[in-house]
Amino acid sequence: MKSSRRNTTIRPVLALLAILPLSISLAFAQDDKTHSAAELKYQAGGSPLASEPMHQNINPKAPPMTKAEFESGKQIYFQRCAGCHGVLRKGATGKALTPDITLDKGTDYLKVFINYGSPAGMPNWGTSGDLSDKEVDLMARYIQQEPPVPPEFSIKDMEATWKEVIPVAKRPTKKMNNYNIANIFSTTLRDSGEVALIDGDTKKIINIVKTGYAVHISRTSASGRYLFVIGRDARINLIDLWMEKPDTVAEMKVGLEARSVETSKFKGYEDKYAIAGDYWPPQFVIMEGDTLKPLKIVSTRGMTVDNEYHPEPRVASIVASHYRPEFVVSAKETGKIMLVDYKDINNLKTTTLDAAKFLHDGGLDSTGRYFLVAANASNKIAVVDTKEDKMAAIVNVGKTPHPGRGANFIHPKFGPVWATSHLGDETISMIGTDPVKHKAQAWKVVDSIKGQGGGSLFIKTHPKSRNLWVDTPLNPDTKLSQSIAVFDIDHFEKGYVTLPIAEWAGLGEGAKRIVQPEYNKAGDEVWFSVWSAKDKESAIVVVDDKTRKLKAVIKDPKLITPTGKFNINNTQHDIY
Ligand code: DHE
Repeated sequence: MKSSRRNTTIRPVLALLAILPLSISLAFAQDDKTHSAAELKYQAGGSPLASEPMHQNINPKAPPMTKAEFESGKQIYFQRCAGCHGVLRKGATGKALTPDITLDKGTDYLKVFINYGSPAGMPNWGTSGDLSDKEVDLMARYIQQEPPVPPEFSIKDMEATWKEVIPVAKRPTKKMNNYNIANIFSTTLRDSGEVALIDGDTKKIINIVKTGYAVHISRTSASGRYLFVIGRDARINLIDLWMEKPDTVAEMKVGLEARSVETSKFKGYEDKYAIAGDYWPPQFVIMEGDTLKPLKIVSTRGMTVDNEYHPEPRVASIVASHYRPEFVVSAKETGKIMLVDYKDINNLKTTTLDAAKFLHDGGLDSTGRYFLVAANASNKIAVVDTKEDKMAAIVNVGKTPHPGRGANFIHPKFGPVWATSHLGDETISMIGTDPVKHKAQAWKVVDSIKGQGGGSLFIKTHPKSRNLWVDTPLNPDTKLSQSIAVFDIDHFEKGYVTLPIAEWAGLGEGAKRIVQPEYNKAGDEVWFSVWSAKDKESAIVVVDDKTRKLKAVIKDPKLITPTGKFNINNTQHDIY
């Protein structure tokens, strides 16, 4: 997370923009889209690509840079800028910064934008103190050079990193422990590059497993035996939950930067395949489900929904279809969704659907048939019918939807709905998901309610609960980022109740952001991460779902920066 001091200098920015030629202000404005500081902070996460060797392409028209300057420019770019502007600087949330655009602007103008930011959302890197004057000058010259290209990553490269820590033949043939593995929570320890496997019954840590850099998500295999964890450095750990002490049995790097992993769930293919989606290179890879042996790589480079070529469409969310032997793969920058049929890996068939830009996170409806995914830059939710392999709808919602996997429940008036909260506003949009018995409501926003603020990342309920939990970890107001809003699904008209989760954790100083509600298997407890920086104490707070009272606080010096939590049973069966 970056400094919260950004965008505090809006007045000087506006004053400066007033004296700049209009063409320049427009060139860097985000079309009609602006982004809040919270959104920007979230998107501009560091990329592990900074340390990859890349060639310095000399552009004779660009201001000169020494090799050392170019190298530090590259480091800063990948740590601060690549998340929004893209690895190749072709633009995503942020504008394209390719030399054909930047050379025309020149160093002085570019320095102003880097220093002061823009009202459209570009952070004020200079005046916030994040970058020194020297670094601002360096970056203004760096972005006029040809973007250096990180290396590709082939099957051979994957195999070179592949470790079968415990070969299949040497693994247990039955469960060797007494844990209720269906109720284990795989907990992301973001900044220590580990997951904590926490026993949901006793609330004790079973094992801390070393994983990839800035570890991101966990997914459970169809049988519930295997757990897949992916780091931002594209390292996958395959964890066997049958071992006496569940631990890694295989690991591999699937690329240089990644966010998503999933496993085959169609009948007859349980635990057979795994798939991981890369940010760089822009590709996905299908692997053997119990060994991670790489089988097939597919590039996502190609045309966007607007029929323009994009050289780096990052792979965002992936889900496994329950209706066909297929993976549903969302490509962020192209706005396309690929339905990848894994029946015959050597003669791979893919159906490609046009959705909208930029695809990010999503989940299935309660029947498991429809996949709803956020096209966050378009303020839309795209709905895929995984039975018919076609788009069911594209629905307009609030600003920058961010559902996680979303929340499914029966709305008292409108029947089955799937809900998302938003990064860019305080609303919660509910979309009807039953085209048979509630046809009039299907794929429409049937209800929209107000939560406690923008900066929400995750929303959650459970089939056994009538509570809807909405977090706001990226809201700049600490009162909101440190608490959770809970609604009674049967009485949305009563508004929400706020629970002071961070206060309940009883920690000292720290950001203490409350993030990602996750239910236990029984659906009677909700777990929240209290997320502080890595040199501060964090915790997990467990709330009784019925009484909404504090049930337990899990603290341990090893619980460093907990964020996502993945209950084995609920992740296995797509219950959310
Ligand atoms: Fe995530 C899911 C990408 C920052 C916590 N995140 C996802 C998914 C994608 C994604 C594509 C969907 C995966 C899937 O379902 O297959 N996340 C990104 C980014 O690109 C981004 C914006 C910036 C970055 O540099 O990575 C980003 N994400 C974050 C965070 O800062 C969060 C809050 C804390 C952390 O641990 O890094 C975070 N992302 C999560 C979590 C999920 C997730 C907990 C899974 C939610 C779920 O319930 O399934």
